[in-house]
Amino acid sequence: MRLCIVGIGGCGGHLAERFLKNQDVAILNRSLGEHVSFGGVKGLWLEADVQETQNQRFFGSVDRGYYPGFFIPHDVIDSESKTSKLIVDTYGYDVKKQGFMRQAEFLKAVFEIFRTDEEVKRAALHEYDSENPILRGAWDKIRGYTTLAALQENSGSDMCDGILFIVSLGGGTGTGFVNPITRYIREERPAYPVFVLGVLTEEGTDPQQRAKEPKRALGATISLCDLMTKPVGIGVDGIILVDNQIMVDKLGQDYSAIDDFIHQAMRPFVAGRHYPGEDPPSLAMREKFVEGLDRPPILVPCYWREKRRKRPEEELAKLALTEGRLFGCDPGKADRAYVFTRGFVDQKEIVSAVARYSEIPAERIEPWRKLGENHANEILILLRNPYGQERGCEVKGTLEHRLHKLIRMALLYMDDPEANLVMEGMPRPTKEAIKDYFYGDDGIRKRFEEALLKIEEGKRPFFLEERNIFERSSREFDHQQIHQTCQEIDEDDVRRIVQAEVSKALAERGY
Ligand SMILES: Nc1nc2c(ncn2[C@@H]2O[C@H](COP(=O)(O)OP(=O)(O)OP(=O)(O)O)[C@@H](O)[C@H]2O)c(=O)[nH]1
Ligand SMILES: [Mg+2]
Repeated sequence: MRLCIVGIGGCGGHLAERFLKNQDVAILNRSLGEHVSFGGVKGLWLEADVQETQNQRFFGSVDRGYYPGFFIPHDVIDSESKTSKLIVDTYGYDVKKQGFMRQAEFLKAVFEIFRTDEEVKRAALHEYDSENPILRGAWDKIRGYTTLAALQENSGSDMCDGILFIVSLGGGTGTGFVNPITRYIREERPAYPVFVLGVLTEEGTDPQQRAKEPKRALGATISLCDLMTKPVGIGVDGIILVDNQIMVDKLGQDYSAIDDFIHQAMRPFVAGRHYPGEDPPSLAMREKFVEGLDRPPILVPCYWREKRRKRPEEELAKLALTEGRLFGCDPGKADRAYVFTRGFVDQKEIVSAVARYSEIPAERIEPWRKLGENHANEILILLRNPYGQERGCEVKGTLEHRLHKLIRMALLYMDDPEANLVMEGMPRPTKEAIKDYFYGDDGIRKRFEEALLKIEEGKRPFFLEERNIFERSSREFDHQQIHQTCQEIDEDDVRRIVQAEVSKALAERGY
């Protein structure tokens, strides 16, 4: 397994930097030899805000040939282009706007327009040789690091056989981009492994105070719902969740230390140097993750590292599952566990230790061992869907508790008039569609309430279906309009209109 790491947005970029860092000797940030990253991963950073790319020194512009590089997807669109103008004029969305108003539904709406509006698609195809040039541009850059490029260009076996997207759940860019881009890739490559590492925004204020917690909660809930509800083959193959709140409690409000720790915890997953016969390709990993499921699983990482010693299995498993959870959960509720170790670890012993401390049957635990460092042993356990307890949401430290609270906060935000979700000044069809998306009979407000009930009842999954903004509501909207028009016109009106049209046609023909 060799992953292509794609960080999106601020948090995604900071974390991607950890993964892509050169382990070779480097002077002034430039490698003297080949760029060698841990686990041989490759990748890039997708960002929307030019300013952010100028505030850092690690990534250079992909377009100028730098590695590791950043790429600004919407730069492919010219603000004077017909495509851009059509979208502004018809829908009121400016795809060139930076920061995307820090709203998850902004990018959701924009990419739905590219999927559904025939005129926009035609204009884009004419101007950019692609119906969806923003996602096309991003995917073209990513594909270059994957085995899919190797197929075309014959460029060797060190290419990546899967992608790990890294985003925060709570901003605008990463939160809004992750669903459209993964879906876009999937449409072209239904079986290519695609995983997501999502860092859920912390409670209260974040140190950068980009947006208040309720707004971040709404963005995170929308994005998570859209990730969790796409059927396997259309959506991603696993959502690895990390809770920034747990990280802040452990390490303080220090993103740099948190990012170092998250990267360290994920190293057993991305590391190379496998034990013989224990090196599955990403495709095998993907199949394990989604086996028996029709929707992508949540994977909760549990990590522990300790000084090398004899018979480490017991302590590694116990501490990872208790103190080492990166997201709250009840390990006993997980239906599978995928165990990655680094160091000298016995396979049978580690499986039985994880089974003992998690209460997951041994036959549902899959171990993969890798060689480690001289002085330490490490373990990363990915617990699949470790939730589903009736009233589990009332127990602090469970996944249900955290997500129930998140969704409740999202709902409160939706009801706050100051949230201004249906923005004044937008064209009427957009306002109607957004209003319907949030507050309609089948809108997300209702669906989130239903999800809360399901969580309370211990059901899983709790989000059942993705709700689109334009793809469905435009149809409903047309239907409603026709219905309304029919109701407003009475029979006499119709007779008058027809008579007038007939007289006009007769007059034109000289009668
Ligand atoms: N662990 C960690 N979390 C971060 C970091 N930067 C931001 N966050 C969290 O992610 C949330 C969203 O911030 P960003 O990732 O910068 O947002 P974005 O994806 O760039 O989206 P925009 O709102 O468009 O800038 C913040 O509220 C924090 O909770 C980081 O470096 N590390
Ligand atoms: Mg940002």
